[in-house]
Amino acid sequence: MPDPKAKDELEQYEGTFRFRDGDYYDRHLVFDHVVPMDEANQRQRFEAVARSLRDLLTQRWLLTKETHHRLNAKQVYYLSMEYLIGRTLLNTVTNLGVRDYVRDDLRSDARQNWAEILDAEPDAGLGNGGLGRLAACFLDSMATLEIPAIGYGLRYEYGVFRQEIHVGNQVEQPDNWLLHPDPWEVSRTTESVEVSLNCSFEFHGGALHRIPGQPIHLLGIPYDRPVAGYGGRTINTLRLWGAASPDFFDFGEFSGGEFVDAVLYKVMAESLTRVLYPDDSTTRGRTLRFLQEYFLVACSLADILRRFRDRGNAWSALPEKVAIQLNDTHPAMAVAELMRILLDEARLGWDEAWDLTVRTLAYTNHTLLPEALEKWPVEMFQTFLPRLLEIIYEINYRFLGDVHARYPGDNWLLSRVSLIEELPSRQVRMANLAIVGTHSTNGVSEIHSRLLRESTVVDLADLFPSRFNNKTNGVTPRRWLLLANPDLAALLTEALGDAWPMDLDRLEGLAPLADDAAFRERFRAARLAAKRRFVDWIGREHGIELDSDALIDSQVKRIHEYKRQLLNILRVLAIYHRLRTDSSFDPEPRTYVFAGKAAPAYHLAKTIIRLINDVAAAVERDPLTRGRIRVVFLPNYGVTLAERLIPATDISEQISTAGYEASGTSNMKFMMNGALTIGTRDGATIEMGRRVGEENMFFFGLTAEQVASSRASYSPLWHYDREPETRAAIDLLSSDLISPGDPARYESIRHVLLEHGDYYMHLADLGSYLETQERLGKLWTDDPEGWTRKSINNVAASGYFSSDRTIKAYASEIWGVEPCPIR
Ligand code: 26V
Repeated sequence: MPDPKAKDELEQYEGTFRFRDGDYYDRHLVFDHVVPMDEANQRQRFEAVARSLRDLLTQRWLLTKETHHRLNAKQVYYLSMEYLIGRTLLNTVTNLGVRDYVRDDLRSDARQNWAEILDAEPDAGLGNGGLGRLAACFLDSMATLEIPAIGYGLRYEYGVFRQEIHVGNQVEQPDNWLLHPDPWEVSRTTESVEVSLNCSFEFHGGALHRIPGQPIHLLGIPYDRPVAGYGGRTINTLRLWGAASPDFFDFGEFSGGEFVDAVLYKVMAESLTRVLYPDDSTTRGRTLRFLQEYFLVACSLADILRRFRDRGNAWSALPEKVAIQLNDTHPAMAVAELMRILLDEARLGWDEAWDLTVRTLAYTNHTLLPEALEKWPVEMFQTFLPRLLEIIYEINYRFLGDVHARYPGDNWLLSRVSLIEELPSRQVRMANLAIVGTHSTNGVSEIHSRLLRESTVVDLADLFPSRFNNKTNGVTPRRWLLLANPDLAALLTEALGDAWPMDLDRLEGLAPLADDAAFRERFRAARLAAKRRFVDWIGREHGIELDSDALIDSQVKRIHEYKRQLLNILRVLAIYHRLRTDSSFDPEPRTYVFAGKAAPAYHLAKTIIRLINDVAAAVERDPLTRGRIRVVFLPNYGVTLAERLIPATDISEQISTAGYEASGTSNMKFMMNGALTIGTRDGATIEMGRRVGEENMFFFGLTAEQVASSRASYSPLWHYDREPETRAAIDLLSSDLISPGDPARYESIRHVLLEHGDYYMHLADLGSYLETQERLGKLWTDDPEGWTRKSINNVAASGYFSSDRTIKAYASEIWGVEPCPIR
């Protein structure tokens, strides 16, 4: 199984690669934990394997850094508040090409169990959803392509909450992922950075009081994690900042024996990076989030510029040596902070500082939803970062001056593009700051980039047309295919050779094999193996018995109205109704899988979760439906669950209201693994259809243009009154079948759909959704060979959606960086 290339790579690690023999594994196991070999538990074994692997890549990690430094190579810095990394062990063994060797080597430790060792690693869930996972895929691609890059983020002690389901309801539990020492991270206290805020605090009467104007100093401590590229040549770094208060912290300031207050104060400083904000659409002016964003920016820029100067560069060379990508507006304070450093510390003049800032920074937008566009109260800047506010005002003054000179008299334009919103309260518009203060603004799919330009920020796009561009998202085929789907991966390697994980366009070679009956048979067998693995796992883990021959239909993503989990469950209700009322109706056996977290304060999203669980229970209870369809809500969706479910899925649900899903990335993961897509013409799903041919997809529903133009005249009641299936589905919500003894349980949903205008237009699309689902079900039942053909065609056309392609485009069109091979 190990391919020749992986062998080469292994040799490169050889000499050091002896896990046993007391060199690495045994030593770590016994000495790190001070435990007799045969008494160590699987967690301790996991830590020993991970530390051994880290030892193994340490020399190349050092060599990577040394090479970048020595060659003074242009370097990419990716600034993101989120990284949804998942587990690192299997990914690292996969990328180093030593998967089978490690497993074999460990077999000589009689008590180890590879699957259990893998399961002992918690997910690093330092993100909410697509934006955070994209950042992790990009790190993998940058390392694989040998691009000098550092990811910067925050070391949250609590990642995204763990979701439990109690009687159908989401319950959030803290995710204490650092409970055990993390074997991957290296803390580098000697490279700590100081961050100053212009506001101090004092305790009296047991409460905390702000003292504006009295500076407070915090410490950012870097924690580095290795990012091993495929092939193991470049090992880049993900540097996460943890907050601390400085050692020289002045306990004396707390006079009169307020020792305990002083310690409380210290604890407060250290709380800054305690927890990830679990809401991906609004922060409602939360001070802690504001400070987290500044902390990331301040620590990272200080670090970047120190490295830049250590290499002997003149300030004027900044854009030639440094490219900083802002992952959404969350780190957009970097515009003002970089100006502050160049003006106040480097002592450059305004024009030069501004030119360097704009040419160094670039910005990616990830959403058009107005509630997710960040705005921070001017007052918050005034309190904590008055110098940054001064700089933002000056940027705005000069910018508006330019606009006025170009369009004299258009005051309405000035108020629209201003960095400051005046009414209803004074706020800094972070997207405007990001667009004005960087040389590139990109969206994440073609349609999203177009809508961004044509509607969301149309005035700014007119002012800076050359700054706007598109970079359609991608995902790493290493984690999402090679690691997650070993059976399909082995078949691909056999059919196409072993280069596809680094050159995903090679999957095109599968297209002719779609017509080869023997290949289709083997393809089906590989997919069935993945389904069986999932079905076994769900049986063991959740005690749910599923049929691996049934069609698996999955919608997995954050729960949001615009993503329309409601449309999906209304469809299930319509089918449930038909099964109960039409004895001749005999649909294919299907398992409807849902998974995803709702923001803790997003009540309607949590009600949708409850509804899905109630429908699941009703179907199981009812003798008319039991065993004919299954509905499953899997708790705690995250990277590891996605790795299990995606390879087993036959139908991928991508059913957002057209115009609202910026790109989507699970759509790409499903496609690579051979699922067929049912979806609206939204985000990158449109581009998937163009690549594979629409005859290999199942599109339905209104287009973004139709959504926009029919909104004014749209009436959900029209559909409710005229479409019997729509009415039946909605009426079930308050029935004893779904909400026994509690007919008002789903009143909020009924209200949103029928009385409040159904903003996301579920009912407009339900009819065509049902029809398209029926057509798809017929294909599954009547023409399995035709289904497999489409499935193979989807895999064959998925090469474009490798994040390697995306990163190459960022590198050449935005960053101007080249690969830097490590010898
Ligand atoms: C927004 C906010 C708002 C303030 C509170 C904290 C917070 C955290 C995250 C976000 C980001 C929401 C935007 C987002 O995740 N967009 C998704 O980005 C994916 C990668 O580009 C894309 O595939 C999805 O379509 C898009 O929804």
